[in-house]
Amino acid sequence: MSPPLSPSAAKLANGDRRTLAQSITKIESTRPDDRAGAEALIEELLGLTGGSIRLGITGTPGVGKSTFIDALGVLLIKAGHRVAVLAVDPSSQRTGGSILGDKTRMGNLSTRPEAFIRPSPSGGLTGGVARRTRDALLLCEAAGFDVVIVETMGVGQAETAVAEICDLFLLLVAPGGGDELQGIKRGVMELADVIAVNKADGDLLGPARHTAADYRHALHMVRPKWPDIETPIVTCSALTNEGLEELWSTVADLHRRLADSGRLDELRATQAVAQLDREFEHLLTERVSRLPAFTKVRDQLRAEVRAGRRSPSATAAELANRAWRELH
Ligand SMILES: Nc1nc2c(ncn2[C@@H]2O[C@H](COP(=O)(O)OP(=O)(O)OP(=O)(O)O)[C@@H](O)[C@H]2O)c(=O)[nH]1
Ligand SMILES: [Mg+2]
Repeated sequence: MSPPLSPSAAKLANGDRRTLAQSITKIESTRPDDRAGAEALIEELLGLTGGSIRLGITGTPGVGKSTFIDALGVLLIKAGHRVAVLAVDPSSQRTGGSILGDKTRMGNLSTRPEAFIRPSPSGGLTGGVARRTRDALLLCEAAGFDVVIVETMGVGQAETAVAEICDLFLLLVAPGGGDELQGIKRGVMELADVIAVNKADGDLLGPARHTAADYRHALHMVRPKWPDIETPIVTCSALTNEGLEELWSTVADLHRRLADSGRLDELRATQAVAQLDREFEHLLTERVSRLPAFTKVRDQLRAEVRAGRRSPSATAAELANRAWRELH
């Protein structure tokens, strides 16, 4: 029998939103104590994680992500799901504030008790987007959310980070001519498991269908995500809800297919080890950087490289040797 849960773990496992929010804040904290506490909590609750569809959503600003997540989220809740939304927005770190009104733009969803919306953290750590978000995602799962949506904007680095922690990645695009297609980087199309053309309503219905056909065509030129699965392309409207149910069945079917074939477990296992490796590297660098003798040598060698007297590669090797000796 497993030992009884600590009070906060028990609260979180009970779906207590306050505890969930506080734990995510600790994950995002720069204070090692906070982080350690939250990490211990995740470890304690690990057996309760893994039960959600982890869906990443990306799309250029204005494509309708917030409106879409609001509409889809409400629909999922009506179907009996509990939905968590995590936002990853590296640009908000640059300006030092989280997206204003993120919650108000998901006005229908944010008032539902079955939903949990977490805007992106403001300021602070530039790296570690994947780590913080993945840990937050695990906490949401432990709290009983069975759909976790991770929203990001059309910034390459963040998209890769989100793809590294999600089961499926949805690319949201807007109706438009070839320009729109050109604006989407090839790399993003390669990351996508599903593509949805949003705003397929009113006058935009025709153009939306055209855009879907354009993407279908363009997909022939990129590497398929799964060798035996053709990337589904659908049209929908976050305003009228048209196509949202079909879109969700597409996502859920794909998820089931990956789960049944063992590929989902494999993907998640690989993602978890990748997080271990990334985090270990980060901690090692951080620890070494705190050794005074080492930092002194590093500053000297940096000056040598800056002045062009030493080559970066050879100097890096020397620096690594010094670090190794310092650690012994
Ligand atoms: N016609 C139509 N308009 C939509 C649809 N979805 C969103 N919009 C509109 O598109 C605009 C942008 O929507 P948002 O949901 O804020 O888009 P976003 O992608 O979250 O934008 P950022 O947060 O700035 O990246 C708003 O005026 C929405 O009302 C849709 O399905 N059809
Ligand atoms: Mg938005």
